Amino acid sequence: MGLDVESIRKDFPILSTTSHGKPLVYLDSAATSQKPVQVINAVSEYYRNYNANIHRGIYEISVKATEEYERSKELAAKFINAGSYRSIVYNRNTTEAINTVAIAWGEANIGKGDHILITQMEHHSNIVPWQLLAKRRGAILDYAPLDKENRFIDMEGLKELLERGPKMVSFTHVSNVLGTINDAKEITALAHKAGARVLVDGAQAVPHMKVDVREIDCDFYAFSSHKMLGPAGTGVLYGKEELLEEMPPFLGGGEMIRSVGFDGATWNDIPWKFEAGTQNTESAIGLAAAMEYLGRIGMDEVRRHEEVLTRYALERLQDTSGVETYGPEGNDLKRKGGVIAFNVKGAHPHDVASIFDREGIAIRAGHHCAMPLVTKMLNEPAVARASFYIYTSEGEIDRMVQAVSRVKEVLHLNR
Ligand code: 7TS
Repeated sequence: MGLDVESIRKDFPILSTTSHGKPLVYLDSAATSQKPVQVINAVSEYYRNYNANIHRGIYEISVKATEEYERSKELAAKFINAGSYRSIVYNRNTTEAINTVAIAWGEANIGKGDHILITQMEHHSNIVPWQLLAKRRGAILDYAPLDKENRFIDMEGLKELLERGPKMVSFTHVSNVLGTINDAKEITALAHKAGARVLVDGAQAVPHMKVDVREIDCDFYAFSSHKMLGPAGTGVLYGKEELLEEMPPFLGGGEMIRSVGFDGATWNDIPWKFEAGTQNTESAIGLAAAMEYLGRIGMDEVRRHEEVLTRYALERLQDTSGVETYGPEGNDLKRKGGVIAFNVKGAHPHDVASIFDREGIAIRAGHHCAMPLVTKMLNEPAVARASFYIYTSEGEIDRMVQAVSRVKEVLHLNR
Protein backbone atom coordinates (compact mmCIF):
# COMPACT_ATOMS: atom_id res chain seq x y z
CA MET A 1 0.00 0.00 0.00
CA GLY A 2 2.54 2.58 1.14
CA LEU A 3 2.03 5.90 2.85
CA ASP A 4 -0.37 8.44 1.44
CA VAL A 5 2.36 11.06 1.24
CA GLU A 6 0.17 13.66 -0.43
CA SER A 7 -2.36 13.60 2.37
CA ILE A 8 0.39 13.53 5.04
CA ARG A 9 1.98 16.60 3.43
CA LYS A 10 -1.25 18.55 3.92
CA ASP A 11 -0.70 18.29 7.69
CA PHE A 12 2.62 20.16 7.45
CA PRO A 13 2.03 23.87 6.78
CA ILE A 14 5.68 24.57 6.01
CA LEU A 15 5.64 22.15 3.09
CA SER A 16 3.36 24.43 1.11
CA THR A 17 5.68 27.41 1.45
CA THR A 18 8.30 28.49 -1.06
CA SER A 19 12.03 29.10 -0.78
CA HIS A 20 13.74 31.42 -3.28
CA GLY A 21 10.44 31.47 -5.15
CA LYS A 22 10.29 27.69 -5.56
CA PRO A 23 8.26 25.12 -3.62
CA LEU A 24 10.32 24.20 -0.57
CA VAL A 25 11.91 20.75 -0.73
CA TYR A 26 12.97 19.94 2.82
CA LEU A 27 15.64 17.25 2.85
CA ASP A 28 17.17 17.90 6.26
CA SER A 29 14.96 15.89 8.58
CA ALA A 30 17.98 14.22 10.20
CA ALA A 31 18.83 17.67 11.61
CA THR A 32 15.27 18.37 12.70
CA SER A 33 11.88 17.27 11.40
CA GLN A 34 9.01 19.50 10.33
CA LYS A 35 5.89 19.65 12.51
CA PRO A 36 2.30 18.74 11.64
CA VAL A 37 -0.66 20.94 12.61
CA GLN A 38 -1.62 18.37 15.24
CA VAL A 39 1.62 19.17 17.12
CA ILE A 40 1.42 22.92 16.50
CA ASN A 41 -2.18 22.92 17.78
CA ALA A 42 -1.35 20.90 20.89
CA VAL A 43 1.33 23.45 21.86
CA SER A 44 -0.94 26.36 21.02
CA GLU A 45 -3.82 24.88 23.00
CA TYR A 46 -1.56 24.53 26.04
CA TYR A 47 -0.55 28.21 25.84
CA ARG A 48 -4.11 29.35 25.20
CA ASN A 49 -5.92 27.22 27.74
CA TYR A 50 -3.82 25.73 30.52
CA ASN A 51 -0.34 27.25 30.66
CA ALA A 52 0.96 26.70 34.22
CA ASN A 53 3.96 25.26 35.99
CA ILE A 54 3.63 21.54 36.65
CA HIS A 55 3.83 19.56 39.90
CA ARG A 56 3.41 22.77 41.88
CA GLY A 57 -0.07 24.25 41.64
CA ILE A 58 -3.17 22.68 43.10
CA TYR A 59 -5.37 24.80 40.87
CA GLU A 60 -7.17 23.33 37.86
CA ILE A 61 -4.92 24.42 35.00
CA SER A 62 -1.73 23.36 36.79
CA VAL A 63 -3.23 19.95 37.50
CA LYS A 64 -4.20 19.65 33.83
CA ALA A 65 -0.68 20.71 32.67
CA THR A 66 0.87 18.17 35.06
CA GLU A 67 -1.41 15.41 33.81
CA GLU A 68 -0.62 16.17 30.18
CA TYR A 69 3.13 16.31 30.88
CA GLU A 70 3.10 12.98 32.68
CA ARG A 71 0.81 11.45 30.04
CA SER A 72 3.46 12.32 27.46
CA LYS A 73 5.99 10.19 29.34
CA GLU A 74 3.49 7.35 29.53
CA LEU A 75 3.12 7.53 25.75
CA ALA A 76 6.91 7.61 25.34
CA ALA A 77 7.20 4.48 27.49
CA LYS A 78 4.70 2.71 25.21
CA PHE A 79 6.33 4.11 22.06
CA ILE A 80 9.60 2.30 22.80
CA ASN A 81 8.05 -0.51 24.86
CA ALA A 82 9.86 0.57 28.02
CA GLY A 83 7.46 -1.38 30.21
CA SER A 84 7.38 1.14 33.01
CA TYR A 85 6.78 4.83 32.96
CA ARG A 86 9.27 5.14 35.83
CA SER A 87 12.09 4.35 33.45
CA ILE A 88 11.40 7.41 31.24
CA VAL A 89 13.20 10.66 32.09
CA TYR A 90 12.43 13.84 30.17
CA ASN A 91 15.19 16.38 29.66
CA ARG A 92 16.31 18.70 26.84
CA ASN A 93 17.59 16.44 24.06
CA THR A 94 19.61 13.34 23.21
CA THR A 95 22.77 15.22 24.13
CA GLU A 96 21.56 15.89 27.65
CA ALA A 97 20.30 12.32 27.99
CA ILE A 98 23.76 10.94 27.12
CA ASN A 99 25.46 13.45 29.40
CA THR A 100 23.17 12.41 32.24
CA VAL A 101 24.51 8.88 31.98
CA ALA A 102 28.12 9.88 31.31
CA ILE A 103 28.09 12.14 34.36
CA ALA A 104 25.70 10.59 36.91
CA TRP A 105 26.35 6.92 36.09
CA GLY A 106 29.91 7.54 34.88
CA GLU A 107 31.19 9.31 37.98
CA ALA A 108 29.88 6.52 40.18
CA ASN A 109 31.10 3.62 38.04
CA ILE A 110 34.16 4.60 35.99
CA GLY A 111 37.58 4.64 37.59
CA LYS A 112 41.23 4.95 36.62
CA GLY A 113 42.28 2.60 33.84
CA ASP A 114 38.70 1.48 33.05
CA HIS A 115 37.69 1.16 29.41
CA ILE A 116 34.73 2.80 27.72
CA LEU A 117 33.89 1.60 24.20
CA ILE A 118 32.14 3.66 21.51
CA THR A 119 32.44 3.43 17.70
CA GLN A 120 33.95 5.38 14.84
CA MET A 121 30.52 6.36 13.52
CA GLU A 122 29.26 8.38 16.48
CA HIS A 123 27.75 11.84 16.56
CA HIS A 124 29.73 14.26 18.74
CA SER A 125 27.07 13.97 21.43
CA ASN A 126 28.04 10.32 21.87
CA ILE A 127 31.79 11.05 21.78
CA VAL A 128 32.51 14.19 23.78
CA PRO A 129 30.65 13.25 27.02
CA TRP A 130 32.73 10.03 27.14
CA GLN A 131 35.96 11.89 26.33
CA LEU A 132 35.23 14.28 29.20
CA LEU A 133 34.41 11.42 31.56
CA ALA A 134 37.53 9.48 30.53
CA LYS A 135 39.66 12.55 31.15
CA ARG A 136 38.14 13.24 34.56
CA ARG A 137 38.46 9.64 35.73
CA GLY A 138 41.69 8.61 34.02
CA ALA A 139 39.76 6.06 31.95
CA ILE A 140 40.50 4.87 28.40
CA LEU A 141 38.12 5.52 25.51
CA ASP A 142 38.22 2.92 22.70
CA TYR A 143 36.60 3.24 19.27
CA ALA A 144 35.21 0.17 17.50
CA PRO A 145 36.42 0.29 13.89
CA LEU A 146 34.34 0.30 10.71
CA ASP A 147 34.61 -2.20 7.87
CA LYS A 148 36.84 -1.48 4.86
CA GLU A 149 34.09 0.32 2.97
CA ASN A 150 33.08 2.44 5.97
CA ARG A 151 29.55 1.12 5.92
CA PHE A 152 29.13 -0.99 9.05
CA ILE A 153 30.79 -1.54 12.41
CA ASP A 154 33.50 -4.17 12.00
CA MET A 155 32.10 -6.80 14.36
CA GLU A 156 35.41 -8.65 14.72
CA GLY A 157 37.10 -5.38 15.67
CA LEU A 158 34.32 -4.70 18.15
CA LYS A 159 34.72 -8.14 19.72
CA GLU A 160 38.46 -7.63 20.12
CA LEU A 161 37.87 -4.38 21.97
CA LEU A 162 35.23 -6.07 24.14
CA GLU A 163 37.98 -8.36 25.37
CA ARG A 164 39.40 -5.35 27.21
CA GLY A 165 36.34 -5.56 29.46
CA PRO A 166 34.83 -2.09 29.00
CA LYS A 167 32.49 -0.89 31.75
CA MET A 168 30.30 0.94 29.23
CA VAL A 169 29.54 0.36 25.55
CA SER A 170 27.75 3.25 23.86
CA PHE A 171 26.83 3.28 20.18
CA THR A 172 24.44 4.83 17.74
CA HIS A 173 21.43 2.82 16.61
CA VAL A 174 21.38 4.62 13.23
CA SER A 175 24.25 6.73 11.85
CA ASN A 176 23.31 10.32 10.99
CA VAL A 177 25.84 10.34 8.12
CA LEU A 178 26.01 6.81 6.69
CA GLY A 179 22.42 5.90 7.51
CA THR A 180 23.73 2.55 8.78
CA ILE A 181 21.23 0.73 11.01
CA ASN A 182 23.27 -1.13 13.61
CA ASP A 183 22.05 -4.38 15.09
CA ALA A 184 21.46 -2.93 18.53
CA LYS A 185 20.25 -6.21 19.98
CA GLU A 186 23.31 -8.16 18.87
CA ILE A 187 25.80 -5.51 20.01
CA THR A 188 24.01 -5.21 23.35
CA ALA A 189 24.15 -8.96 23.90
CA LEU A 190 27.89 -9.05 23.09
CA ALA A 191 28.55 -6.08 25.39
CA HIS A 192 26.57 -7.61 28.23
CA LYS A 193 28.47 -10.87 27.83
CA ALA A 194 31.66 -8.86 28.23
CA GLY A 195 30.27 -7.36 31.45
CA ALA A 196 29.53 -3.85 30.14
CA ARG A 197 26.54 -1.59 30.57
CA VAL A 198 25.03 -0.40 27.28
CA LEU A 199 23.73 2.95 26.08
CA VAL A 200 22.13 3.26 22.65
CA ASP A 201 21.92 6.65 20.92
CA GLY A 202 18.54 6.42 19.22
CA ALA A 203 18.30 9.99 17.91
CA GLN A 204 18.07 8.77 14.30
CA ALA A 205 16.21 5.54 15.04
CA VAL A 206 13.10 6.25 17.13
CA PRO A 207 11.70 8.78 14.60
CA HIS A 208 12.02 6.31 11.72
CA MET A 209 11.41 2.73 12.81
CA LYS A 210 9.85 0.60 15.51
CA VAL A 211 12.17 0.50 18.52
CA ASP A 212 11.67 -1.91 21.39
CA VAL A 213 14.14 -1.16 24.18
CA ARG A 214 13.26 -4.27 26.13
CA GLU A 215 13.88 -6.48 23.12
CA ILE A 216 17.24 -4.76 22.56
CA ASP A 217 17.80 -5.16 26.33
CA CYS A 218 20.03 -2.07 26.48
CA ASP A 219 20.51 -0.38 29.85
CA PHE A 220 19.98 3.16 28.54
CA TYR A 221 18.45 4.58 25.37
CA ALA A 222 18.36 8.24 24.29
CA PHE A 223 16.37 10.22 21.69
CA SER A 224 15.03 13.71 20.86
CA SER A 225 11.52 15.03 20.32
CA HIS A 226 12.48 17.51 17.62
CA LYS A 227 13.59 14.82 15.17
CA MET A 228 10.26 12.95 15.43
CA LEU A 229 7.71 15.66 14.57
CA GLY A 230 7.70 17.05 18.11
CA PRO A 231 8.92 20.43 19.34
CA ALA A 232 12.54 21.05 20.28
CA GLY A 233 13.32 21.13 23.98
CA THR A 234 12.50 17.58 25.03
CA GLY A 235 14.92 14.69 25.15
CA VAL A 236 14.07 11.23 26.37
CA LEU A 237 16.31 9.05 28.47
CA TYR A 238 15.18 5.50 29.02
CA GLY A 239 17.01 3.65 31.77
CA LYS A 240 16.41 0.31 33.43
CA GLU A 241 14.65 1.13 36.68
CA GLU A 242 17.22 -0.45 38.97
CA LEU A 243 20.01 1.56 37.31
CA LEU A 244 18.14 4.84 37.55
CA GLU A 245 17.38 4.05 41.20
CA GLU A 246 21.05 3.42 41.92
CA MET A 247 22.37 6.43 40.03
CA PRO A 248 23.05 9.69 41.85
CA PRO A 249 21.20 12.74 40.50
CA PHE A 250 22.59 14.61 37.50
CA LEU A 251 21.37 18.18 38.13
CA GLY A 252 20.29 19.51 41.50
CA GLY A 253 17.40 21.89 42.07
CA GLY A 254 13.66 22.09 42.49
CA GLU A 255 11.41 19.05 42.10
CA MET A 256 14.24 16.49 42.05
CA ILE A 257 14.31 16.37 45.86
CA ARG A 258 12.17 14.81 48.55
CA SER A 259 13.44 17.09 51.30
CA VAL A 260 16.17 19.67 51.72
CA GLY A 261 17.82 20.81 54.91
CA PHE A 262 20.74 23.14 55.58
CA ASP A 263 23.05 20.15 55.72
CA GLY A 264 21.86 18.07 52.79
CA ALA A 265 18.97 16.72 50.76
CA THR A 266 17.20 13.47 49.84
CA TRP A 267 16.04 12.61 46.36
CA ASN A 268 12.66 12.30 44.75
CA ASP A 269 11.59 8.98 43.18
CA ILE A 270 12.59 8.17 39.61
CA PRO A 271 12.05 9.56 37.05
CA TRP A 272 11.65 12.95 38.83
CA LYS A 273 15.05 12.59 40.50
CA PHE A 274 16.46 13.42 37.06
CA GLU A 275 14.03 16.22 36.20
CA ALA A 276 15.39 19.23 38.08
CA GLY A 277 13.75 22.63 37.67
CA THR A 278 10.83 23.73 35.54
CA GLN A 279 10.39 21.32 32.66
CA ASN A 280 9.65 22.14 29.05
CA THR A 281 5.96 21.36 29.46
CA GLU A 282 4.78 22.68 26.09
CA SER A 283 7.39 20.63 24.28
CA ALA A 284 6.43 17.46 26.16
CA ILE A 285 2.78 18.06 25.26
CA GLY A 286 3.71 18.60 21.61
CA LEU A 287 5.76 15.41 21.69
CA ALA A 288 2.70 13.50 22.91
CA ALA A 289 0.78 14.73 19.85
CA ALA A 290 3.75 13.75 17.64
CA MET A 291 3.87 10.21 19.03
CA GLU A 292 0.12 9.87 18.55
CA TYR A 293 0.52 11.06 14.95
CA LEU A 294 3.31 8.56 14.25
CA GLY A 295 1.34 5.87 16.05
CA ARG A 296 -1.62 6.37 13.71
CA ILE A 297 0.64 5.92 10.69
CA GLY A 298 2.50 2.97 12.20
CA MET A 299 6.28 2.86 12.55
CA ASP A 300 6.62 -0.13 10.24
CA GLU A 301 4.90 1.93 7.52
CA VAL A 302 7.25 4.85 8.23
CA ARG A 303 10.25 2.57 7.82
CA ARG A 304 8.90 0.98 4.63
CA HIS A 305 8.28 4.38 3.04
CA GLU A 306 11.81 5.54 3.81
CA GLU A 307 13.32 2.32 2.56
CA VAL A 308 11.57 2.63 -0.79
CA LEU A 309 12.48 6.31 -1.06
CA THR A 310 16.12 5.72 -0.12
CA ARG A 311 16.45 2.96 -2.70
CA TYR A 312 14.95 5.22 -5.36
CA ALA A 313 17.15 8.20 -4.41
CA LEU A 314 20.33 6.13 -4.31
CA GLU A 315 19.62 4.58 -7.70
CA ARG A 316 18.94 7.95 -9.25
CA LEU A 317 22.02 9.57 -7.68
CA GLN A 318 24.26 6.67 -8.66
CA ASP A 319 23.00 6.97 -12.23
CA THR A 320 24.22 10.56 -12.24
CA SER A 321 27.83 10.88 -13.31
CA GLY A 322 30.23 12.42 -10.84
CA VAL A 323 28.15 11.62 -7.75
CA GLU A 324 29.71 9.62 -4.96
CA THR A 325 27.53 8.25 -2.16
CA TYR A 326 28.50 6.90 1.27
CA GLY A 327 27.11 4.20 3.52
CA PRO A 328 25.27 0.92 2.86
CA GLU A 329 23.91 0.29 -0.64
CA GLY A 330 22.70 -2.51 -2.95
CA ASN A 331 21.69 -5.61 -1.02
CA ASP A 332 22.43 -3.83 2.24
CA LEU A 333 19.66 -1.24 1.91
CA LYS A 334 17.63 -3.08 4.54
CA ARG A 335 20.26 -1.77 6.92
CA LYS A 336 20.20 1.86 5.81
CA GLY A 337 17.88 4.57 7.11
CA GLY A 338 16.63 7.56 5.11
CA VAL A 339 19.95 9.38 5.07
CA ILE A 340 22.19 9.77 2.01
CA ALA A 341 25.58 11.44 2.31
CA PHE A 342 27.04 12.29 -1.08
CA ASN A 343 29.54 14.43 -2.91
CA VAL A 344 29.59 15.81 -6.44
CA LYS A 345 33.05 15.37 -7.92
CA GLY A 346 34.84 18.68 -8.29
CA ALA A 347 32.32 20.61 -6.17
CA HIS A 348 32.72 21.56 -2.53
CA PRO A 349 29.71 20.26 -0.53
CA HIS A 350 28.99 23.78 0.71
CA ASP A 351 28.71 24.97 -2.91
CA VAL A 352 26.42 22.01 -3.59
CA ALA A 353 24.22 23.00 -0.63
CA SER A 354 24.17 26.67 -1.74
CA ILE A 355 23.15 25.83 -5.28
CA PHE A 356 20.50 23.44 -3.94
CA ASP A 357 19.25 26.27 -1.73
CA ARG A 358 18.77 28.53 -4.78
CA GLU A 359 16.60 25.72 -6.19
CA GLY A 360 14.48 25.76 -3.02
CA ILE A 361 16.05 22.55 -1.69
CA ALA A 362 17.25 22.36 1.91
CA ILE A 363 20.08 19.91 2.53
CA ARG A 364 22.93 20.00 4.99
CA ALA A 365 26.64 20.07 4.17
CA GLY A 366 29.53 19.78 6.58
CA HIS A 367 30.85 17.23 9.04
CA HIS A 368 27.37 16.68 10.51
CA CYS A 369 28.73 16.70 14.06
CA ALA A 370 30.55 13.48 13.25
CA MET A 371 34.00 14.90 12.53
CA PRO A 372 36.03 11.75 13.23
CA LEU A 373 33.82 9.75 10.84
CA VAL A 374 33.76 12.31 8.03
CA THR A 375 37.32 13.61 8.18
CA LYS A 376 39.19 10.49 9.28
CA MET A 377 37.15 7.57 7.96
CA LEU A 378 35.53 8.99 4.82
CA ASN A 379 38.59 11.20 4.45
CA GLU A 380 36.58 14.21 3.32
CA PRO A 381 36.56 17.73 4.77
CA ALA A 382 32.77 17.65 4.44
CA VAL A 383 29.91 15.82 2.73
CA ALA A 384 26.47 16.86 1.49
CA ARG A 385 23.55 15.04 3.06
CA ALA A 386 19.92 14.55 2.09
CA SER A 387 17.63 13.02 4.67
CA PHE A 388 14.02 11.94 4.37
CA TYR A 389 10.88 11.51 6.41
CA ILE A 390 7.22 10.55 6.09
CA TYR A 391 6.44 13.70 4.08
CA THR A 392 9.24 13.25 1.52
CA SER A 393 7.94 12.41 -1.96
CA GLU A 394 9.50 10.81 -5.02
CA GLY A 395 8.92 14.08 -6.86
CA GLU A 396 11.19 15.78 -4.35
CA ILE A 397 13.92 13.21 -5.00
CA ASP A 398 13.59 14.00 -8.71
CA ARG A 399 14.07 17.68 -7.94
CA MET A 400 17.15 16.85 -5.92
CA VAL A 401 18.64 14.91 -8.84
CA GLN A 402 17.87 17.80 -11.19
CA ALA A 403 19.65 20.10 -8.75
CA VAL A 404 22.79 17.96 -9.10
CA SER A 405 22.72 18.74 -12.84
CA ARG A 406 22.32 22.40 -11.95
CA VAL A 407 25.43 22.16 -9.71
CA LYS A 408 27.44 20.79 -12.61
CA GLU A 409 26.12 23.51 -14.91
CA VAL A 410 26.85 26.37 -12.51
CA LEU A 411 30.32 25.09 -11.66
CA HIS A 412 31.08 24.08 -15.29
CA LEU A 413 31.79 20.52 -14.26
CA ASN A 414 30.56 18.96 -17.50
CA ARG A 415 33.44 20.18 -19.54
N1 7TS B 1 22.93 11.46 18.05
C1 7TS B 1 22.73 11.38 16.72
C2 7TS B 1 22.94 10.09 16.01
C3 7TS B 1 22.31 12.53 16.04
O1 7TS B 1 22.09 12.46 14.72
C4 7TS B 1 22.11 13.74 16.75
C5 7TS B 1 21.73 15.02 16.06
C6 7TS B 1 22.32 13.73 18.13
C7 7TS B 1 22.74 12.58 18.74
C8 7TS B 1 22.12 14.95 18.98
O2 7TS B 1 20.78 15.26 19.05
P1 7TS B 1 20.31 16.55 19.85
O3 7TS B 1 18.84 16.55 19.70
O4 7TS B 1 20.77 16.40 21.24
O5 7TS B 1 20.97 17.71 19.16
N2 7TS B 1 22.04 15.05 14.71
C9 7TS B 1 22.03 16.13 13.91
C10 7TS B 1 22.32 16.06 12.56
O6 7TS B 1 22.60 15.03 11.96
N3 7TS B 1 22.22 17.27 12.01
O7 7TS B 1 21.89 18.14 12.97
C11 7TS B 1 21.77 17.44 14.15
